[in-house]
Amino acid sequence: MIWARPLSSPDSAALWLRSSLTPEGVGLLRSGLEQHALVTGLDENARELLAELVGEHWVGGSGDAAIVRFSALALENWLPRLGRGPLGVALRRLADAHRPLHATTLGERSFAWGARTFVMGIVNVTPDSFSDGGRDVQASIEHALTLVDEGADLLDVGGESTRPGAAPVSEEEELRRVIPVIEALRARVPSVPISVDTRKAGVARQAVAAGAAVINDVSGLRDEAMLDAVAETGAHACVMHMQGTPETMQHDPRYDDVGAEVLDALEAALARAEARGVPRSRLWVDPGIGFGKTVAHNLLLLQRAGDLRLLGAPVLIGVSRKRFLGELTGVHAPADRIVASAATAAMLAAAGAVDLLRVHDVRATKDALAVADALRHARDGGARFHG
Ligand code: HH2
Repeated sequence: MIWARPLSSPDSAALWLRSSLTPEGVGLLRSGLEQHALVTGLDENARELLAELVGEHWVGGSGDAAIVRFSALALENWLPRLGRGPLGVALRRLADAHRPLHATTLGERSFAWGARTFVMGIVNVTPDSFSDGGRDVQASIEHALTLVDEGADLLDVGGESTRPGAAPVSEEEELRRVIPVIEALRARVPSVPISVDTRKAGVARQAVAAGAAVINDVSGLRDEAMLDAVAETGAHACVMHMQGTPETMQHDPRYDDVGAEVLDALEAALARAEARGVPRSRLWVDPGIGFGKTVAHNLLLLQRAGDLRLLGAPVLIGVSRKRFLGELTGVHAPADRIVASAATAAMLAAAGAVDLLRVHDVRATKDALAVADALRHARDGGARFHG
């Protein structure tokens, strides 16, 4: 697949927004602002086509990759000449990456993507989750209510640990764990949307029947039965990237270009779901931090998280208490990784790279996001720049 990934963010244009120019003036400046893009996956034909198309905007390249300069204005000129081939699709995605996404409505709640970063509180009904295992059904319900009090925007209920090497759980056992929790939360906090964290289509279907609005599938809709469950229940789905399976994923994960390979896999999963009749507006994407990735892979994916905008879907990321944070900080106990987790959440939010964060520690994350979201939307406060 060809991907054209921006090498600098158009948000560097935020400075212009502080100026006293009219909105039209700002628009003009933005459309002419030049950035660089890394284009990969080019075969010989596509490479020639690109070189001819961009002319003096060609910076260099080798093998299947090239770097080109572009502006919004230049893209608008190039696109009509490309049609619907893979290069046209890649450049169209680049042009659209910063278009605001349509809001998502889940029950009584509306998620206006871009307005702020939303928080998904983790409710693990498992004996063996890596950081917070050990809660039974009743304790999980109480915990979920605490997360709601702390400001969780939605709750992710899971009954099977996916930590590396975790033992698989039968469908009956997973249902016995998650369904009573979902039913109780539906009754006690009906306005808070619920997502079910499962790889099993049968669990997903029963969870939706019990009131879940989102299916969070860490195996990325690989299973045909799960695709049917998403299509037929009308639920939203989060499609996560994972290399391998939880049993084996941390045995020497390898990529040539982790960013492009995660984009390829997520796009393929979105396309499979769309082919089953699930519109992209019902799908979220997640790079799957820690799922078949080394520390270096995780860091690169977080640094380049903005590239996921090319997929045209809300971006969910889970870094909370994860092992790579322990490796970077030297903090061994997952429950002591709250500061590192909240700081990472804040960096992603301030960069505008994430729409939802999946977290164990809602209060700490909300504090960090209050600052990060404000920073992201900051405008000059001086009298000269009102409005
Ligand atoms: N991480 C975990 C589980 N589910 N779902 C999404 N979409 N993204 C993630 O990053 C993600 C996820 C692992 O965290 P946790 O639930 O705390 O652990 P365990 O799998 O051991 O229950």
